[in-house]
Amino acid sequence: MLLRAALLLALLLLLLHCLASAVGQYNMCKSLVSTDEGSVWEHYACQPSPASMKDYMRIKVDPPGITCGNPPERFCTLENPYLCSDECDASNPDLAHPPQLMQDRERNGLITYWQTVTWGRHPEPLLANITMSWNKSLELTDDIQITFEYGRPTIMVLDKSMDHGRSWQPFQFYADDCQDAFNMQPKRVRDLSPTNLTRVICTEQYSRWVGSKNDKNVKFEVRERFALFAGPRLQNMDNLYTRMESMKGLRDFFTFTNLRMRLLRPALGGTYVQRDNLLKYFYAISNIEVPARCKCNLHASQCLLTEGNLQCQCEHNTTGQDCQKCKKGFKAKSWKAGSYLPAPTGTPNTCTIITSNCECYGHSNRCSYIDYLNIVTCVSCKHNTRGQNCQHCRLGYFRNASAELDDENVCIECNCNQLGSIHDRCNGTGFCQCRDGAAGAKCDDCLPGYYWKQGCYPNVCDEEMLLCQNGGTCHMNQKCVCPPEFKGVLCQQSRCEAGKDCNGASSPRLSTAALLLCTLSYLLATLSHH
Ligand SMILES: *[C@@H]1O[C@H](CO)[C@@H](O)[C@H](O)[C@H]1NC(C)=O
Ligand SMILES: *[C@@H]1O[C@H](CO)[C@@H](O)[C@H](O)[C@H]1NC(C)=O
Ligand SMILES: *[C@@H]1O[C@H](CO)[C@@H](O)[C@H](O)[C@H]1NC(C)=O
Ligand SMILES: *[C@@H]1O[C@H](CO)[C@@H](O)[C@H](O)[C@H]1NC(C)=O
Ligand SMILES: *[C@@H]1O[C@H](CO)[C@@H](O)[C@H](O)[C@H]1NC(C)=O
Ligand SMILES: *[C@@H]1O[C@H](CO)[C@@H](O)[C@H](O)[C@H]1NC(C)=O
Ligand SMILES: [Ca+2]
Repeated sequence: MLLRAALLLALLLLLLHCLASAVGQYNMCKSLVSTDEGSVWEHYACQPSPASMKDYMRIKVDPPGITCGNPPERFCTLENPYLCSDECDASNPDLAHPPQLMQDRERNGLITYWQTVTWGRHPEPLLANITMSWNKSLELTDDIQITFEYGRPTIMVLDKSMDHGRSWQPFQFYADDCQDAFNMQPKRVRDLSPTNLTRVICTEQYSRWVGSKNDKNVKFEVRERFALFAGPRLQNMDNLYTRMESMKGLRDFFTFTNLRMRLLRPALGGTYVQRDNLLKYFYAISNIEVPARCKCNLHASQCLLTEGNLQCQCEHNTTGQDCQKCKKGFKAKSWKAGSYLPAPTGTPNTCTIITSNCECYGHSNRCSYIDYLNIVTCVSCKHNTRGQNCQHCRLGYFRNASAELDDENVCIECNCNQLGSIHDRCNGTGFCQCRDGAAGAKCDDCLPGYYWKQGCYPNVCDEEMLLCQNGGTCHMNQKCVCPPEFKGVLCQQSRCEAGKDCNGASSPRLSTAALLLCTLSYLLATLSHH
């Protein structure tokens, strides 16, 4: 009885633990939750589980002819250097060592491996490249581990590409002497701190000779890097995920589409190359472990092989190989990756469509789909509204701050004074754009120094700066009314010029005419007298 209870309790605890870790690992995109209004879907940030990506990789080895066995050749091992009776023969399945043996599933404890030709062309270097492609963005979740039979290389580089092999960058350097091989200080991942864990280092940890059976593995340490944030047993993954969101370059550091190993010098089994026995120098790789998950931008919990390529099974109305865009018709907002924050379920950043049910706030009851913009939009918005959802005011109207969006009075006419304003549009609080000299919300006033007469014009005269002179009076700021003997805008000019008779209102031009007329009549009179 007691035992049963204990068992039940243990089961319950296990279940709770599983639930907690399930949520913590973001492996659920949605769940049906019951609310007062019935069951509704809740959406969460989600990501696929880690997988052994060696099953999906395409391997290419370079240069051509680097794989042993064509023609067949003999080799020996560093531990048994004088027994060169082993044979590699590409045409014999039992003696062949093709590249696919680096990713096969070994059965019955039988180790299978890819093997290169031996270093017969020494002192030319023995070089080999192994390129691994997935045609899919992946994120490392644990250590990459490469298993070498017959000794690990004394110099090699691990490269990665994030753009399907268009550009490459080194991921880690490996050498038995980093200074000598790469002119780099030897480092270990344990030398790294949270601030520099994305540093590319050269390590001597996997290149020294320890006997070919003692340690066959070369690693790219992912766990140890994670542990800098998540603790030694990765018990605090939330902290790691928080850093993934906030620390620039951290997520990208673990992201790749391709990996490449550049093998630059094989195991030597000692300090020098023994020229009289080059048949013991070669590379042999039995396994390449790449634990990773599909990068789905936190929009998928599944990643499946479809037509030979890994493909995120996108949720949140996203699509694309990495769920890197919104589905057609769901682009109400621009696409965003999901976020690990806030823990524990994150933010899905779902792609949505505003107008799924033709939402026009009551200003229209008709929508149409515009294909080239990929939007659904309201047609013929009434009440002086406009916009995809009739959510804006037409030009010449502004938003009534005290009215709801679905109010018939939501838009108020700007009512800009036609003479005082530049156009009939106003800003969000009803202010029109005024011509020079005009003022007021509707531009129906004039600034000081201006007078209104079908628009605002600069004052001609006033009581301060532009005083009418010589006894003139200012009429409505528009003109000086001058006494008869003065003229000019401010009556500043006398009508008489020096030495002339200025009585009367006649102008000099008139008096000349009068003079002419007078002379003419005088002449006529004299003529008629004769
Ligand atoms: C390996 O790849 C590097 C970078 O593309 C290239 O420079 C080098 O020649 C390749 N080596 C071999 C042996 O193909
Ligand atoms: C890579 O994946 C994309 C998307 O799944 C596919 O269209 C393309 O054909 C693939 N390329 C190769 C070489 O398989
Ligand atoms: C990383 O930073 C730590 C301390 O901040 C320093 O001791 C270490 O040398 C740095 N590592 C590298 C590879 O720069
Ligand atoms: C997709 O969009 C529709 C309409 O906006 C929404 O009802 C649905 O919940 C979305 N689906 C997901 C998985 O987020
Ligand atoms: C603004 O909306 C309120 C509420 O509907 C309405 O009472 C008011 O008359 C509106 N203002 C104008 C200027 O139309
Ligand atoms: C409209 O213009 C006025 C005057 O320039 C300004 O005070 C007000 O803040 C503006 N309102 C908006 C919503 O831009
Ligand atoms: Ca194998």
